[in-house]
Amino acid sequence: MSSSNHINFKQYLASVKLAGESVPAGLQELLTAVVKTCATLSHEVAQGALIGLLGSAGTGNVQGEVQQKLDIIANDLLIEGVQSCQSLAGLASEEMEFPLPAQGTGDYLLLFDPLDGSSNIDVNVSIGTIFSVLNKQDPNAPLQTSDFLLSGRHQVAAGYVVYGPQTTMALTLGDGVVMFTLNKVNGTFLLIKNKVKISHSTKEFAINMSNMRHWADPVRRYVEECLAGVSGTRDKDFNMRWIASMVADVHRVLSRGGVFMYPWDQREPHKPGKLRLMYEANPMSFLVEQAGGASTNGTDLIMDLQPTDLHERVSVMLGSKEEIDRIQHYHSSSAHR
Ligand code: P6P
Repeated sequence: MSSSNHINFKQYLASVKLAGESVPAGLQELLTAVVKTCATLSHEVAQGALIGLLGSAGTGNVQGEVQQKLDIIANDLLIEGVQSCQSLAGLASEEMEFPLPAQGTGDYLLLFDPLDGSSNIDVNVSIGTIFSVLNKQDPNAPLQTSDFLLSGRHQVAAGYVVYGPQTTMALTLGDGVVMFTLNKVNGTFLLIKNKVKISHSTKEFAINMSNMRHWADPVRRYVEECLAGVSGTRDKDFNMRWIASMVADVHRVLSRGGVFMYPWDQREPHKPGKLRLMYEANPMSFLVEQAGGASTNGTDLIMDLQPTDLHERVSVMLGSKEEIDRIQHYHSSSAHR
């Protein structure tokens, strides 16, 4: 199928109906600005060493992580790309301790991880941008951090752009999941997949096995049963993947099913997990649920969690529904965490 047979992102936004209504113009404006910025970022990421963009920036972020040069460039590009949106009230980023008021008079709030998986940049492994859109509950009040502390159920849109062999975007507006691929010749995203669905069953799981001795019992039980395959209690053998780039691992789950896990472990027992709720787990969970999968922290569905901090972390296990149901059952029937 030639690219001329695919509608582009602008045409998609103009055509799609949500409960019979068009996508609000302000949301179209904001998403168009995000997507345009990601097309630019795709080009920057692809240049890498050629324009001196690899390596550390020599600074740390609010998470206490070393920032890569491209982390900062991605964050700056996204701020620059959306700040003129009239529909935007404010934005929050993994790279910034506090939210940034926007110049707009609208009531959308944009949260993003500008370049997730950036430790993979220098070894040429896929990385990505994750974004989530909320509605400011009190449009007339000055922006404050508490405006962002809404559960994932309040998201009006969420998506990611994975910068890999193709630059591909997954998006949900609350009525299913669609995917687009960037035509790098003219910089437009073209629709490649409607109604993305995650198979309820799978033979593939993704987790960082080097942390096995630190896991809670239910997680260890689930993974050991996967490893035992047909010689154990499961009726099938499993395959394992770990890209160490959430966007790439979740894209695989959305594309062919599977389970992605970054659970709590006892290395830093005071932290509920490594991944962040507001701009990693919630947007990914919205996509996964909209595609027929499930996403849990072990006991609750991720999108039901009430955040108390903009940068709070969470245990994440998401993907094929039968497997997530099993993982939740193991947590509910375990005496230990
Ligand atoms: P580990 C990337 O740094 C990230 O935040 C996620 O994208 C990824 O899933 C995870 O961390 C990888 O963590 O401990 O396996 O390096």
